[in-house]
Amino acid sequence: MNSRYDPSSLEKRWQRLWNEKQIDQTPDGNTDQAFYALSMFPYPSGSLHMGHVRNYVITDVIARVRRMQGFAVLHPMGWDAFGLPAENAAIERNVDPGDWTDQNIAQMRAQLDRLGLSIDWDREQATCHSDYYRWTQWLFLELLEGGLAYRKNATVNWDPIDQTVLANEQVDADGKSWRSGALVEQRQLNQWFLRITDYAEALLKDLDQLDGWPERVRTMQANWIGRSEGAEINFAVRGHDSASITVFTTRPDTLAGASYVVLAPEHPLVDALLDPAQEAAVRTFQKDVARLSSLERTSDDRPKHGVPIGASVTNPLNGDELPVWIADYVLAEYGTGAVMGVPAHDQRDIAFAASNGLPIQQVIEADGAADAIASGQAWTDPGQLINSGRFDGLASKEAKQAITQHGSESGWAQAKVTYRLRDWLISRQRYWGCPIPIVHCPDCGAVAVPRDELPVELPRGIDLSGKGGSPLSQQEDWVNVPCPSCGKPAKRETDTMDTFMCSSWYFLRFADPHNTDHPFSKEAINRWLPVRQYVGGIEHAILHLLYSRFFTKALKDRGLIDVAEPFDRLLTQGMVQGTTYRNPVSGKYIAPSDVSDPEKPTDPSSGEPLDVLFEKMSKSKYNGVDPASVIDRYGADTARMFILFKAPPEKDLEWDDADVEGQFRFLQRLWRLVEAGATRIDSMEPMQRPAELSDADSDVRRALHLAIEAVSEDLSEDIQLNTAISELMKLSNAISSTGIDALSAPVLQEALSGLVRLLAPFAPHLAEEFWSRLGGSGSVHCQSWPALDSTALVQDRVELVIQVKGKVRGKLQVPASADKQELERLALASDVAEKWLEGAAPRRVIVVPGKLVNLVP
Ligand code: ANZ
Ligand code: ZN
Repeated sequence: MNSRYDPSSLEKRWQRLWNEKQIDQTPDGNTDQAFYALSMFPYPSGSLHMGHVRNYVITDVIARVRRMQGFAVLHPMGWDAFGLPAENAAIERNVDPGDWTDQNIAQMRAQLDRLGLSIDWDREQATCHSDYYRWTQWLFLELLEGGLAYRKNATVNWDPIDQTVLANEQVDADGKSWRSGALVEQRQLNQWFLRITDYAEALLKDLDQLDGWPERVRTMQANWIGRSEGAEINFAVRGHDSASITVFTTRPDTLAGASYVVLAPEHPLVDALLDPAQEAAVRTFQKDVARLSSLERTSDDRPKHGVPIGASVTNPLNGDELPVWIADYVLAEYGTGAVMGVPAHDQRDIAFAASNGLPIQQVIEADGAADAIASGQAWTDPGQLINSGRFDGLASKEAKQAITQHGSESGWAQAKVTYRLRDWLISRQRYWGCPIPIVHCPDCGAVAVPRDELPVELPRGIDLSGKGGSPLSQQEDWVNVPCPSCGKPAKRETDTMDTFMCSSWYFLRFADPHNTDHPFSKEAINRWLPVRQYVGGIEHAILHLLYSRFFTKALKDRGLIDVAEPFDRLLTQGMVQGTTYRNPVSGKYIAPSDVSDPEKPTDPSSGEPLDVLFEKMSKSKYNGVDPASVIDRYGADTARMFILFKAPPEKDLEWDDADVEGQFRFLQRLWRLVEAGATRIDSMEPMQRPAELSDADSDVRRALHLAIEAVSEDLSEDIQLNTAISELMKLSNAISSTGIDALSAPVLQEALSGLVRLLAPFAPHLAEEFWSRLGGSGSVHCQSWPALDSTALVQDRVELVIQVKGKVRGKLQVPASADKQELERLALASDVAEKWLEGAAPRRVIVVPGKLVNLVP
């Protein structure tokens, strides 16, 4: 009765049944065995790519294993559905962004469904639906009440392509927009910010607790937060009673070496201290600097520019008179927006001093320091103080303390910790986002929309074509509303929120998705949070993950939740890479279909040989593999197995059709194995094992329990899915090579039942089919995880290699307990000894217990 493995019909059939039985529903009722498995939710672009597939399959395996291990599992999914692509598509195609997004969601949902993911779709959320964003607005008001949201006029990053401002986290290291890639410009605008800097210390300190996170991500966050310890020092301005410039420095030990003081060109004191003779030069310079990004301003390899403003200050340590300058390399947004220039010990300062003829005074002595400084290199390492009066001779570290101490006693210094982290700019001048629930009243200022009037709905069906300027500001009937506080005519805030606001709390909503009175209840959060395993891309190492941690801490301080960290363990999965053909001369990517000979690929237009590379799958590189085509051809189970087997989850994965085929063949082998087994087994009810097991029985039991032990270990905290699958392969080989007919029915049944349950998280459809064919009742996904019987692991016989003069001449099965003497006796009595020694006693016998006996004649 041979049947064929036809994944397509089989998978559809089981998916339908699972749906009907709702087996993926989150269990309710109280349990302390809660396990929250979460994938980073996708932007609904409309098509599922392999990166998504990998992400969701990894999380799905974890969710399925934990269910079988007896946990109550929450495994939800949703859509990060606001954002520019929808708005841009809407402008291009003249469709409504909401309709476009909903269509995309439906399309992606259908593609996801084909993967056999055990997601509880009852909890689905889309951030662009008002029953979700109403709560995003509610939480904004919560932060506003807590003093954590505020509006200020500031120099902000402006993306000229997307026509909106960006948060600092959204500008990459080259000063370009994370989304559009445009070079970011600086603008002065009145914008909404969240006070994430209030949490700088907590966000940094609590990284220590996150030992289930990749070290790399923790380091990136720590660097982004950028804690600096130092001091603020006041320099009295000459000729201005009571005016002083406060600088932040990490090197108070170098104070005596200061030869000038620099204000950021935007510093408010510039206007107050400006000498009219310098006015023209200063204004021109300010305009020039406004065009530069902070990256350009601070990069080490750019010449530093500046102009004196015609004022001077007194060095509080030694009374020196120092000129005041403004310079591009001093940023308004960091520290106090003012620095003391110590050319001998700071590289930027020495460059600045050299080009502006300012004095260079060494105050830190160390081997080689003087030579370095003389050659134009600042000496930035610690050393011993010189030229510093009573502090001479102190080591840098002690001197930092001593000078700060002396300064605070004299009233001109104060120890200070500064962070690189800036407040999070959340205003966006675009339409497709969550409206900020504020009304601007000429009398009352910025007034919060009362919570019972939420949501502030985004008007639909409006004209988006007029690029430039926020589309919402052109909606007269939406914008003009009475002030919630005094009732006079007022105007709605027309900025929308950064979409990272929407994704900073979605994991909380999943715990209580249908709550109509609150964003979530504390009980639901206490039950499910923190997320026990979070899976997603490394590109969110700072952005989403830092914002979510901030939200969690802020909401905890507001008394809304009790958890301080949202994600217990984080797995950042590697990229899926495809075979890429690139012309090394022109840099152009060539589609595989245009490459005639894949062994020796050439550019069809020029004949030039092509480089063959593995790069992240993308449309522009023609190296994408469509998940649907793989599922059509091999089924979802093969696709899942391949993705999980090909590389460890956190490593990049190189797509390889031959390896996909290999996984398909493995599943076919399992099919034949189970089919043969099913002729002897018709129930999964445990059977009584015979008292005496045959060698075949004990070998297979041993293989089974070794697999249970190894797979369970691989699926414990540190997840190793690829090695888990190789264990499954070993087990199936062990059963096949022993032969089903050699096994007693109870052992055969135990082995197949174990194998199928171990397989279930990886290839859920096929495992379900097997379970049913073997007479199992219920779904395999509702069975318990196979239990380890460690007595089965005890090996009673081992294989002993017999060598003669170091050459392998035969093998012998011996009791595992045999000692050296016993092994020697068995070896000498063997056929091998008889044949090769011909009755003579060997000169020497070397015994390696458990491995070999070497007979030396
Ligand atoms: C004097 C000094 C002497 C400095 C010396 C360094 C070495 P981190 O570690 O990044 O915190 N600084 C302070 N505020 C600045 C601003 N708004 N724009 C540009 N630079 C600024 O670096 C702190 C150091 O960066 C401070 O210590 C200050 O220069 C500079 F031998 O003060 B230092
Ligand atoms: Zn008012």
